Amino acid sequence: MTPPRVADAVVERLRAHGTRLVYSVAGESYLDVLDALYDARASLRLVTCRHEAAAANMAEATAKLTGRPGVALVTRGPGLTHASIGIHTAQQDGTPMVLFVGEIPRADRYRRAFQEVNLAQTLGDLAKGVLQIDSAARAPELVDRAFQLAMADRPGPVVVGLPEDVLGEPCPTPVLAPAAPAIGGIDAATIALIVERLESAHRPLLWVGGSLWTQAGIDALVRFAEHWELPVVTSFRRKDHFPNHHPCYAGELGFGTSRALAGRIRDADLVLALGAALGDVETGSYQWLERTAMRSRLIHVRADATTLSAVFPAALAVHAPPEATALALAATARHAGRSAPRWQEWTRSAHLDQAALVAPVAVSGAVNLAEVFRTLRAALPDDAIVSNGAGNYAAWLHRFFEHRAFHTQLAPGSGAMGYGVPAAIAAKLVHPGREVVAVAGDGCFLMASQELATAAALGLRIVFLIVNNASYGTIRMHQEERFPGRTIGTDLRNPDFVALAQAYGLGAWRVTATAGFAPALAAARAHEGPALIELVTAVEDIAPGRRLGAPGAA
Ligand SMILES: Cc1ncc(C[n+]2csc(CCOP(=O)(O)OP(=O)(O)O)c2C)c(N)n1
Ligand SMILES: [Mg+2]
Repeated sequence: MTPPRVADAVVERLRAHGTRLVYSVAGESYLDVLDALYDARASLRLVTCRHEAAAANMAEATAKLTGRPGVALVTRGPGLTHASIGIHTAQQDGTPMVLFVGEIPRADRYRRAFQEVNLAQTLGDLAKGVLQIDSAARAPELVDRAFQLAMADRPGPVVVGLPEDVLGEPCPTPVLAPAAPAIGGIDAATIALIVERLESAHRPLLWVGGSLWTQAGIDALVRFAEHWELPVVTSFRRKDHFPNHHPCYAGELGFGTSRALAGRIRDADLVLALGAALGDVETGSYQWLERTAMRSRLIHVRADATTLSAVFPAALAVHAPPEATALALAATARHAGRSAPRWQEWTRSAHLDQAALVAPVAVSGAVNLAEVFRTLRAALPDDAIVSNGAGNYAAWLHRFFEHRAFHTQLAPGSGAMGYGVPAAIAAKLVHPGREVVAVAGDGCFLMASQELATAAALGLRIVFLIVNNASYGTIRMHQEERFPGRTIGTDLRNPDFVALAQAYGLGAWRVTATAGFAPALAAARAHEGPALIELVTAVEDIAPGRRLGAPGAA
């Protein structure tokens, strides 16, 4: 038997950290790692992707669903630069990820060698950390360090450089259990302070966001919210962090937020933000909340101190894990007897406003996306996972598709196009027993359509829903607002999506009227392999309740 190499040690550490899926596009820079993965193939699945952007997005989506760092493996210059969009999404969304990059040999550095890239310089602002395995003896330590860093405080992407010449060097492969991640708690005095503030509030609001929640944490949130009858809002693209049909649910903060909900977060006299970063997207470009008002109204709980109370100074800034806080708050609720709160009507009307938003709206075209996403909701089981990327089609999805269960939404907080297709593939690999639907605009889809080959090769039963309005509709909408009638750069001439899907070996259907969607969906869900449905929509129906060229928003 050949002695273990650095490549074997890297793979051994991946297994030790519980990695089950590695996404890659092969490169000659890391042949030893591929060879080590060959030995490990029974327990570690290497997923062959068709583009590094997709591989990185799949790793990011895997982490969102598992709560552990997603792992991708790409080659130097061209591979890393392709993968960078996934690094960016992981950074924006606070998702733990470890991206391994095969590199040029150490001796060739700084000579502008073929495909050379200086990782630390290139990724300065994108990655949470960059590590280079320059010494064989330290390979296991550095892989462990990458996983630890990816998970610590605010989770994020860590990039690990693997110089080609190190990978074949001998290295003992320690069979060591990784150190348990350090997860802090919250002290009873702080919990008592939070409860005290709540007791004196008139219009409180619970705001849930951030990353790495678990089912236990979400259950605790529900118990806590129920006990206090609190209205609950979720951060942008975290709609699955509270059951949307629950009488406490008040809506999602983001691009499609109603005026009523924006008013509520402004009017709340106590905002209890658990995990949420309170970013520009959720606060109407920081306009809905007032910095001075928040100084007396905000309780901000974040696991990392750098983003805690950062833009809006809080009355109480709590440096603690949001999940532990939710569990502790739920525990106090269990012991406290309490009569109906004075804000009952505030909570009730917040939920009624939210529920009213899900009612269908009229459109001018033959396919009504409001009806489509309501039909999709009615057809799918509660635990089905729905992914999307960026585009106005997502505004329809987010508004009309109610998430009833945790971990049923995969969407980039970064607003990256091309995410939905790879994310759906990752979801199906993580949860083979659950139904998965990817939703993509025509623009968004063609940034990742090559991954239909991956879905087909793996025989994954995913339904891809393509919303074809022959436009980069979102940008067209902004264009019409600022430069009416001067459309440029946004009209799209698309391929025949049904023929394209069929060429990849998918079952495919085209829907040109709302009534055609339900039967097409039934056929696609019953199809043995991946399936695609093209929805032909009118670009005029640019957003729910809003026509292109007509003033006014929903
Ligand atoms: C990778 C990337 N490139 C560009 C953008 C800017 N952008 C945001 S939405 C959008 C158009 C999306 O088009 P489509 O997927 O067809 O959705 P639609 O808005 O038409 O519903 C563009 C170009 C982006 N968010 N991400
Ligand atoms: Mg479009």
